[in-house]
This record gives sequence, structure tokens and C-alpha cells, in this order.
Amino acid sequence: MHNLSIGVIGLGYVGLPMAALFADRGYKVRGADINSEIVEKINTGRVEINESGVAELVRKVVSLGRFSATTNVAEVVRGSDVIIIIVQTPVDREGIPDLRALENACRTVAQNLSKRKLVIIESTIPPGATERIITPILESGSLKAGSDFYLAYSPERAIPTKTLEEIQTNSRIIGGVNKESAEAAKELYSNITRGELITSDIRTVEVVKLIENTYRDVNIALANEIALLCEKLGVDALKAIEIANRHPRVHLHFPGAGVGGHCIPKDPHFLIHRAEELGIELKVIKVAREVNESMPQHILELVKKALQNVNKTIENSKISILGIAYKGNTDDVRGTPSKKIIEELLQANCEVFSHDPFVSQDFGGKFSNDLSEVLRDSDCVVIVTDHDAYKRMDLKEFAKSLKKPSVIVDGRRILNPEEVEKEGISYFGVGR
Ligand code: SAJ
Repeated sequence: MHNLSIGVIGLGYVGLPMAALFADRGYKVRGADINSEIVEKINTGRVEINESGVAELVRKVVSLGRFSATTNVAEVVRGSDVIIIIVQTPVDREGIPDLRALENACRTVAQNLSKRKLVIIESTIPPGATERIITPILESGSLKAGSDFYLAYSPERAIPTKTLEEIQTNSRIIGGVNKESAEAAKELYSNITRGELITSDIRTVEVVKLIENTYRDVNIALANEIALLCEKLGVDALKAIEIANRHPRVHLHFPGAGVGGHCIPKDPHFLIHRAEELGIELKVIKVAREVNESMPQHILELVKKALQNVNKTIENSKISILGIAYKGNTDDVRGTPSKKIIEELLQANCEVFSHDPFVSQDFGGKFSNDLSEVLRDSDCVVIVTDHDAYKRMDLKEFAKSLKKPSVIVDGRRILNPEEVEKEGISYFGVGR
């Protein structure tokens, strides 16, 4: 059993697995979240999270008495030697950072902090935010960062659907207000990860986190632009990208129905917004965002083209949407392209029936978790999410459900076009 007690503020997709992992390694962990429903579920062992191993691990450490949750953030701060803040940091509709949750958490920490404690920020933040926003709030209680308490920034970098695994295996980047702070955080994380622990100054670490997700956004935008061109050229973009990627220095990502989630569409805005404040326009990053945001609209165009191909019109058609989650095998709907696609289709006056094996929320039209009910008598099926369940569909059964002549718009390129067409369904895919 470790002597240190850890308080985790924010028990979301990453905060919860991380808290459970520290508890599993023998730390006494207290979690705080303003959402009383999450707190109640954790304490009664009823966590529902579609992340491999997390629910089991939480149940285990709660039953061992090593982990418990509360809505009382102040109490957690007072009772912990280490305080990790991992709350959401979204952007608004205009792409302006909304740091209210983080600022509130920091305020409570400041009011309840005592000397020699270690405070770590794990939320993704705009460049320079530790110095400009977080430190002044944390120091408002009269203690000084670096001399009275340790302060480090170490953003989470695990990929949703593999969070528990990646927390333990990814390299971790750690910045400290001084060397002692970085070393204290490094020592702590060495207990939960086998990955490399890279220390640097906080400003650099803030930028590293943002350029990682921006790289992915810009790369996907390039793939999407190539896909739009290839559709006109009569070239299969997927085939072309796969071959190009066999070059040792080419690592293109893949085109699709849109870029969702709460990180990749958001983090570039932290850079764009800060750059604007500093009088610089980040042209490439901005255009990449626009290209990726336009993909749901392109799906609508593909649906129209596909239906036209079988002499049907969108107005009189039943369209099935396969997938509400923002990516495969998760129940997370934040920033999902499905929302925009469904809204566009409803505006085009067709009947929309959506399905997802993990999600029970819908964005208009009809919704069911029963795939055969959703597919029945459909004129057009649109694949928006690359869930494994869709990759494994029995195409013969699938074809029987549809209203012939029928079409499929594969927004994730998960089906084999030849096999689909063998069943008498016309296949249209992004980039083909
Ligand atoms: N997507 C494409 N084409 C691709 C890859 C992804 O269209 O080639 C789409 C996906 O369908 C999805 C969206 O992009 O809608 C984002 O998915 P993702 O798997 O790329 O990323 P996230 O948001 O689930 O997780 C990312 C990860 N960042 C990087 O890989 C650089 C993860 O490691 C971060 O921890 C996470 O953001 C975060 O929290 O910042």
C-alpha cells in the first residue's frame, strides 16, 4: 500500500480509469465529480462504460475500499496529497475555449490546498494556459506554485476504446513549473505506466498535446480531399492511400463520413484561437477543419447520387443510418458526424431510421437498437460508424431486408464493394 492519497477531480472517460488504476496499484484514491449520478454509480458498483476492463476494475477497487467517489470536491482536495484535475475543456460554437469547469475546479483546489501537495492538470488546455490562467487561480489562496506546492501538466493521451491499455503503455509527457514538480509527477506516473516518461517545460508540453491531435485532423482532411477528387477521377482513394502508405515516409490517414469525438475536432481550435490572439492566422489548420466539417454534407450528396442511380428520389425514400457513436465500438456520441448527417437527411424530407448497438440516444427520425427492424424495407443504408458489428453483417440476410432496388453508402469503407454488389445492392463509398 502506498502512503500517498490521490484525489481525482473529474470522473469521465479518462479520469475514472486512471483513478481506478492508481487504486489498483495500492493508492488510496478519492474521486470527485459534480455529476451525482456518476458518483452514485461508482459507489454502488454499477458503472456502465463501454471501455474494456474499466467497469470490472472500478468494481474491484471500490469493493476493496481503495476507491470511492463524492460530489464534494473540496473534501477530496483537503484529504489528498496529490490532486489530479481532469475535467472537460470544450470549445463553443465559434471555437472559443470554454475553460469554466477547469477554472472552477482550480478555484476549489486553491481554497482547500495546503503546503507540499502535488497538483497535476491532465485536461487538454490552450497554449500558455497554465501560466496565464491556471497558476494565478491556484495561487489565489496565497500559496506559491513551485515553492509551496508542486504543479505539473501532463495531458491524457489514451485513445477512447483502449483507454485502460494506453494509460499503461503510451509514453507520457510531463511538464513542471520547476524541476521538482516534474520529477514528483514523473515518480507518481511511473507506478501506472510502462511507457516512456518524457519531461519538458509546461509550455512545450501544452503545445505537444495540441499538435498531436491537430496533426491527425489535418492528415484526415488531406485524405478526405483526396477522396473527393478520386470519386471524380474514378480511382479508389482507399486503394491509392494503402499503396502510398507502403512508402516508408508516407502515413496518410483515411477518408470518412466526418471527424467526431471531443478531441480531434476541438484541439485545433485551441491553436487557432491563441494564434488569432497573437495576430497570426493558422491557414492550413483552419481549412483542414472546414474540409472535415463538410464531410457529413458530402454523405448527403452521395445518398442523392446513389438513389438517382436506381431511379429513386431522396424525398420518398427510407434511409437507414448505421451508427450514432463518433467511432467504432464506443458508446460515445460527442461530436458525432451522425448528428449532422441525420439533420441534413431530415431536411431533405426522407424517412430516417437510425441504429447503434451501444448507444440509446438519437438525433431525430426513428431509432432502434434492433438492426433488422431498422433495415427492413430501406431504400438506402448509410454506414456512419465503423462498429465491428457492421463489419460482420451477413450480407445475404442484409440484402433480403432491403427494398429493391437498394443502395448502400459506405461512409467508413468497411464493406467489400464486390460482395455487396453480388447481393444486388448498388455500392457507393467515400472516395470511390
Ligand atoms: N477518423 C477518420 N479517419 C481516420 C481516423 C479517424 O475519419 O483515418 C475519424 C474517426 O472516425 C473519428 C474521429 O476521426 O470520428 C476521431 O477519432 P480518432 O480515433 O482519430 O481519435 P479520438 O478522438 O478517439 O482520440 C484522439 C487520439 N489522438 C491521437 O491519436 C493523436 C487519442 O490518443 C487522444 O488521447 C484523444 O484524441 C484525446 O483525448 O485527445
